Amino acid sequence: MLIKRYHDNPILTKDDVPYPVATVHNAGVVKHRDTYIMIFRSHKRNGRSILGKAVSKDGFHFEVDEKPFMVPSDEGVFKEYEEYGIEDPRIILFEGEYLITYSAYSRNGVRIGLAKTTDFKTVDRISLITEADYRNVVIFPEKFNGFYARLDRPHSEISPWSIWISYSPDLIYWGESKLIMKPLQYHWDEMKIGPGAPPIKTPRGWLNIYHGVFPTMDGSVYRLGLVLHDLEDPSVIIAVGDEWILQPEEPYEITGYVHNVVFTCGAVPEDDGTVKIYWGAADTVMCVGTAIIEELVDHCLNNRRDPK
Ligand code: BMA
Repeated sequence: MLIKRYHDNPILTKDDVPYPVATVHNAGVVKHRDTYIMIFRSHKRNGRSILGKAVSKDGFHFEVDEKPFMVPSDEGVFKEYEEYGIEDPRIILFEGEYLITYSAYSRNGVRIGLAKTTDFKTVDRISLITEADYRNVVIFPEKFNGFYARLDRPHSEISPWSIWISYSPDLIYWGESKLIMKPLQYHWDEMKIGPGAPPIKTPRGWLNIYHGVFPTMDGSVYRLGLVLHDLEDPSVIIAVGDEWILQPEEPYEITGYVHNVVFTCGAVPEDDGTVKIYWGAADTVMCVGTAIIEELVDHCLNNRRDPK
């Protein structure tokens, strides 16, 4: 097993949240001054999502704040585009600031919001950085030739749910976009793929833990897999692992608000060469598992499939 599930999963459920929510899932996680910060998504009881915050000293036992961390904005352009809720945050540390990307839902579709914080006490929205219909934006924690880079997942009927890369000089204006990876027919990720946790820098490349979706007669199954991107030019894919590394197997992954889902928005690399991978299970609870980063890279390099 490449990913060892924590023995006491799930690590966070709606019962741990001091305000009314129906779910706790799809969380971005970072380590901020020896404290693990988890920004998680919850469905409210009207079906729309908000973001909560939980903190932990060991990455396994989390305590939730009294109040939500971010709720749909009631100001300006954000008010219009967050009307239906905010979802699936990803967090990176960039030059002393934490950047948070999230999906903003409204009657106009889903687009990506970008916010920043330095202390996780206050948070400032910067911009809506895509039009509709985009989800799953992860920003690289380094610049390439002076430009920020992001992986994301626009959708179109001609080329459904594939992974793209775009660049920006200032985090606001993005361009030079290109498609770098597609779902593979009759494969575990044949229906959709999307960036998962923000990429992790390893000596052999940027490790991107992505999600893939397979349609079945019993609904879709969400699993996790691996992609390795070139260190200097992340638009170059060195390898895509052919096999999934995590699939719904435990009861709380198989049954819930949405059955058969493991979905990651965050992974925390540790100094000892391991990584804590966090995933939402069945869109209902949060789980964690550990893996050895070099084993993930080996796995990706040793069993490849074509990126497109
Ligand atoms: C995707 C997103 C995720 C969710 C998944 C399974 O389209 O909505 O947030 O975890 O479906 O329901």
